[in-house]
Amino acid sequence: DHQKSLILSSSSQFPPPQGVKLSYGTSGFRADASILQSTVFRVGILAALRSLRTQSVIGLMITASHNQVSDNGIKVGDPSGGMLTQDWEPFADSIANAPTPQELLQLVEEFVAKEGIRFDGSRPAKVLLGRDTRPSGDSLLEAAKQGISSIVGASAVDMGIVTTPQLHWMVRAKNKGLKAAELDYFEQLSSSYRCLLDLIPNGSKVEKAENKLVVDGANGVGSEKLEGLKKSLDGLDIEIRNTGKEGVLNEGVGADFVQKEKILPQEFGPKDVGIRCASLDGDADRLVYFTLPSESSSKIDLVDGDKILTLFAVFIKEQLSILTEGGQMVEDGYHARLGVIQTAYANGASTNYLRQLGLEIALTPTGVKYLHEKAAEYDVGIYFEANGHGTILFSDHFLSWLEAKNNELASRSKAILIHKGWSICKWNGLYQDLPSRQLKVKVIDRTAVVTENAETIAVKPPGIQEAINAEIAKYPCGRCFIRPSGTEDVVRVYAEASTQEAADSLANSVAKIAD
Ligand code: NG1
Ligand code: ZN
Repeated sequence: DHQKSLILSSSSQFPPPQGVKLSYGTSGFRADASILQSTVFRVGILAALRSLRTQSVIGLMITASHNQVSDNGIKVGDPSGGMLTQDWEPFADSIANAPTPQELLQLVEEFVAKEGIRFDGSRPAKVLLGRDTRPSGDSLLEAAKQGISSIVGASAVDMGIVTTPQLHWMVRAKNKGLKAAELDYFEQLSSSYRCLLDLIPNGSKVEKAENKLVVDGANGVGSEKLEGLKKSLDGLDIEIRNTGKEGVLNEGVGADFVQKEKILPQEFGPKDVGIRCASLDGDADRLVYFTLPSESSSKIDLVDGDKILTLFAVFIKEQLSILTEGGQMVEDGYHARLGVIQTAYANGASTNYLRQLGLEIALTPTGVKYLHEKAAEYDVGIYFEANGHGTILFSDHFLSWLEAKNNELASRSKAILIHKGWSICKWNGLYQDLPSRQLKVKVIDRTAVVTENAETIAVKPPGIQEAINAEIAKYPCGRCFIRPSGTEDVVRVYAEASTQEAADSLANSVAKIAD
């Protein structure tokens, strides 16, 4: 019929690359942009099917985040605003690697039958498309559109160049029947920020210098969007650098560079001593802060995702205990469960600090999709990767409880939401990071490494964990693990120890074992 011949004819325009096996990975498909046309086309088909299956709007984002500018990638956003459900990843892998249009069609037909997807035209598929500033984005976007329109009735809405968080937000807003334009996004952020400022108790005031924020836009989409947001944001003095007019995306700039190298990005220098600075990544879904402690070196004090998480955790824990203390609040017997979620890359000092605060800590494998899923199990789930990906999730139940409490409290309590008025130094001083080192090892087959226990133990190849343990035993406070990257063809090594030299040397010895 028409649907079949449409898939066959359009997919014949997008032959898959020879001799490469692609997988959906930590955050969608990623590779050199030159080999991605067929993958993106096929993910377009998947997105349209997902839209039919969920009877909702689906998101498709074309980006390779912090990776080099010549790479690109594609990831799918589910109706709730989160990532594609993991049950659909095997289908994504199989269609991406189907060698011929006939085999592709057969996989699609089988999957459609299994998922009970119907093409009755009652609610046609709708997909929102976004991309970052990579030059390959334009033609990949075309391929995605072709994929979407090879499902009968499906439509693609091009949101243009957007950040990853914007696209997720737009998909969620659309599905809730809310306004979903870029201006609405900026308006929500700036009005929430205004609310926060209004709730600062009179006594605590922010020093003038602390009001300034210099942002490294990674030469990507984040800088342009932040310019837009600035227009509706009062109370914060933002200066944006690395806007992409001169430098190259993610090269010597951006959150990944700053977090791994722990030195100033391009365009920052001695004049920035003591100022609060921040770096975004190529699709602006990572955020880390830093300060330059001394003019004489470009070494920075990093305030990474672990510390952002810690600040949120400390604050929310305090607010929750204010809410549940004082008799009346405990009466209803409700105790909000607060959870913090980390990965093995979280600095050990952060985990110790959080544990000592009495917080419940869960560990998941690397990747927002795992952290997000775990965080959703709590009333308040705070998650961050050390590299700056993260957010806070509040359950619907908790929000309605809070609303009821709020009405009750409004008249008689001023103790809720006390702001701290801390400086970035005070914040950074919550705990001292343990020295760490991250390395990547190019290997022939990264899938030879198989891990367990949230990636903290390598169970394959046989004997490798014993060899790693023998190295770790040589270092006081040593911790080290290896895992295959889900976005690059490498095995990653992460090590911590009591000194930087020791962390470097532990990482180097384990890298030799992994090689
Ligand atoms: P991989 O390549 O799987 O390590 C990297 C980051 C993830 C996440 C993804 C997606 C590290 C160690 N890993 O994944 O946290 O950010 O990229 O962007 O930083
Ligand atoms: Zn990113």
